[in-house]
Amino acid sequence: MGRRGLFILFEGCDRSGKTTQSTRLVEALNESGVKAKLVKFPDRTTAIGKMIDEYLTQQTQLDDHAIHLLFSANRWEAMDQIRTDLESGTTLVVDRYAFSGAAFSAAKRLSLKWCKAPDVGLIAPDRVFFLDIHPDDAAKRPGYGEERYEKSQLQLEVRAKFFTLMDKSWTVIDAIKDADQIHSQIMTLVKRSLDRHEEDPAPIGKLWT
Ligand code: T5A
Ligand code: NA
Repeated sequence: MGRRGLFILFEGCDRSGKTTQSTRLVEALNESGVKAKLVKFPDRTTAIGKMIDEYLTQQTQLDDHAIHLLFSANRWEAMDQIRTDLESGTTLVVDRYAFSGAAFSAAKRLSLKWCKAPDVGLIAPDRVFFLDIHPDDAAKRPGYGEERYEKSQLQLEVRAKFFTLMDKSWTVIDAIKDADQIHSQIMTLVKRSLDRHEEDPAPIGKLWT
């Protein structure tokens, strides 16, 4: 069997450029002959995802714990497909994951320990890029302020929570730079990870275990 794919994750505050960069990375990898696929959380297309979308677009209210568990369930329901793709050699570029789950809910004053618990045992990312932008700069980007969490004070707290969740698999990227520059920086780092994985493949890991 060939090498499994890598799990590359983008995290960051709202409007930091995650969707822009993850989309570009998938395109560039495919063009360079690396089979890659984009995965986005929340996945708003499933039954659980639709409930999350209604909450984020402020059509419904939910208890903070309840919405937290829905975000987690939305990841668990994707695990079979993620494992299948990785094992078949597809590199997954993932736009948000359990770190967003923990950072946002903890910023709303739920305990970080409680927030991490439902996501323990998910497939772990191999490499995480944190797109770092000050919320005041993010607020100047198109579309900001439409969804529930897009308020500067909350985003500042979310950013601080992200920093407590980082380990050596994370790289902080200055996300105020232009999109082309960020893309080439990330592409260089991802190529290095792919080469390393080719020489010395790592097994699929489990998150927070
Ligand atoms: N959430 C999520 C939880 O509370 N718990 C969870 O478990 C999860 C998974 C929705 C919300 O859900 C919360 C977090 C969020 O508040 P989402 O669906 O990922 O999450 O949100 P979106 O609205 O899709 O995405 P974001 O607001 O996070 O934006 P992105 O993806 O970071 O930014 P992007 O790429 O769409 O860019 C935003 C704008 O900026 C421009 C783009 O063209 C776009 O107009 N832009 C740049 N401009 C200048 N310079 C650059 N370098 C730029 N890069 C992009
Ligand atoms: Na996005």
